[in-house]
Amino acid sequence: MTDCFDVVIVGAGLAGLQMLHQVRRTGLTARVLEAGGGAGGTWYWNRYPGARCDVESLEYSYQFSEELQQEWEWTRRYASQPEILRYVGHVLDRFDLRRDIQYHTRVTALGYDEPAGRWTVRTEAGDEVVARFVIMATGCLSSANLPRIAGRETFAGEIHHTGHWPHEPVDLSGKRVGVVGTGSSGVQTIPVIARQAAELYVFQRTAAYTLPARDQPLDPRLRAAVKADYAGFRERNNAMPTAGLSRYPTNPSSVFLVSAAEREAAFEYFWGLGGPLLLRSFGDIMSDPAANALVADFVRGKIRQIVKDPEVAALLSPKQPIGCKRVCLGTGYYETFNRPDVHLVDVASAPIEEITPEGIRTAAGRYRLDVIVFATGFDAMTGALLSIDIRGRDALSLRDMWSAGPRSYLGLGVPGFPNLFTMTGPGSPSVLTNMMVAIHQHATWIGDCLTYLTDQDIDVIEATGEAEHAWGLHVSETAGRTLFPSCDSWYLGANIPGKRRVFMPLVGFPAYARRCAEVAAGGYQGFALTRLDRGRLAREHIAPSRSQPS
Ligand code: N01
Repeated sequence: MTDCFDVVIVGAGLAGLQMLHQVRRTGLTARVLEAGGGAGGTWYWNRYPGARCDVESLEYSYQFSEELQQEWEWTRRYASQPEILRYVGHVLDRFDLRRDIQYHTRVTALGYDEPAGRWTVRTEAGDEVVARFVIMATGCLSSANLPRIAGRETFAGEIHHTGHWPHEPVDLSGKRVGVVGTGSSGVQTIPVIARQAAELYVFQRTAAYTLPARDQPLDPRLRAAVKADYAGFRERNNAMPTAGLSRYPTNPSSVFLVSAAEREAAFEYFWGLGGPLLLRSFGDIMSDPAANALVADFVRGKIRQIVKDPEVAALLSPKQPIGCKRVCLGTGYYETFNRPDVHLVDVASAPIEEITPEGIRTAAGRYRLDVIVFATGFDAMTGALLSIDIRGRDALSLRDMWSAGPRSYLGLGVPGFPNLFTMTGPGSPSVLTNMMVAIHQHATWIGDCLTYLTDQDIDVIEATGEAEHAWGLHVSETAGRTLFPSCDSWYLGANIPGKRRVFMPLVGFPAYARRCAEVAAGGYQGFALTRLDRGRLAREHIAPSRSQPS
């Protein structure tokens, strides 16, 4: 028997859970289909040693319930992965979400039945679920990238990817461990693995900028002060370009308006604050290459101070502009390379050629290993969506439509795919903001949209081609005014061989949220709204209640 719901939500990560709560408020029926054996998305899968959120815990949390905000007690500046999973469990119970979530259910295909105005959702087990609306809450960083390296299957030891870490403890004590990759996951796990393993080999292709996280127990006075006005705290954060960290200073002025001594003092001050705040030390760091070079030099100077071996320090020093790849937050990362049992292997000059039964062979030599950890990231933003065969109107394939890069209106809807919403999809600010804020904004917007459609008796909503085209230009124009596209990053899809390079997220959060609100207030401008007369299968197109702004 085929199950039928008003709404199917794909994914029970933090986005899917809030979306379920929001859909329930509309009175529509919903089912969440989740591939994993539990909820939490990123925090369910990324269980590697040292996994911790790099957004402050007071901000990396739901804001839809004042009671939830008040009762939950974060313990540290940055929450660890187990603490976030405990929070997820609390949210599931508190809002009675579990009964609408189906685990161990991987969605493999979606097909739109145009006359009926219904989606058929197919799962790996061969089951089908039918729904009017489908909301893709599949995550931006959920499709693990395991590089194709010859001989991988011959390795005699254990292989793990940070994004698919086993649920059982992995014993690394006394072992020779290799970590491939030095992005955020590698930077977090390397210092912890170094303390457990007998020998650690770090295979680095591109050095990343790692700023000190300065994690610490959360000051109870700070927690109380935030809770005294959580709504105001959220409002101030939601108005920031990164949707967060409003309680810290931002210096909007140019780095070139101060003396060298004042500049150094400012860099030191923001470095001392920890987190990504160094990027806020001057206003032109992300737009002027010369300003960017000054702060990059400052970080390279810090690396030289911390790392005792000058050759290792030089290898750890990034060359690309700072911030064009997401900066990493570390705890004792550079210090780890002063340990005699930690070895940095440069695989930019001598690439990995093969995995053998004994370990890794690069162009420069052989490394005997018991365990290989791939911290090699994700097929970001589109990987999870395109792993599903999504067929819209006239069996149009999303994979085909996005073969030259993702195209979307507001990162929420795609022409040809009626009644399908993408949460934090390409074309929305998503990964350039605090994801919890991006999730909140999309979940409330989609929830309000479903209420509007129900109240107005509208059956179908679909982004128009014109709106999608104009939005695509807007996304690339705004990125072009920044240094973001200036290096190979997963924002561009450059980490996946063969993926078209298109800057996927939108730069500019608060303006985006305002635009989404205007679109809704104007009767969903840029979307075609249709009533299906099921008796005659005729269509009535509904004009937006207000004209589009110029
Ligand atoms: O992945 P990455 P990540 N041979 O893509 C290297 C979020 N996140 O999982 O740069 C050798 O950044 C690759 O090298 P290169 C956060 O948004 C958040 O670390 O392509 N090396 C790079 O060094 C983050 O940005 C948190 O030359 C290979 C590394 O693997 C995003 O997730 C924690 C290789 C991949 O770095 C992704 O981070 C973790 C190969 N064949 C993640 N292939 C927190 O909240 C790839 N690499 C703290």
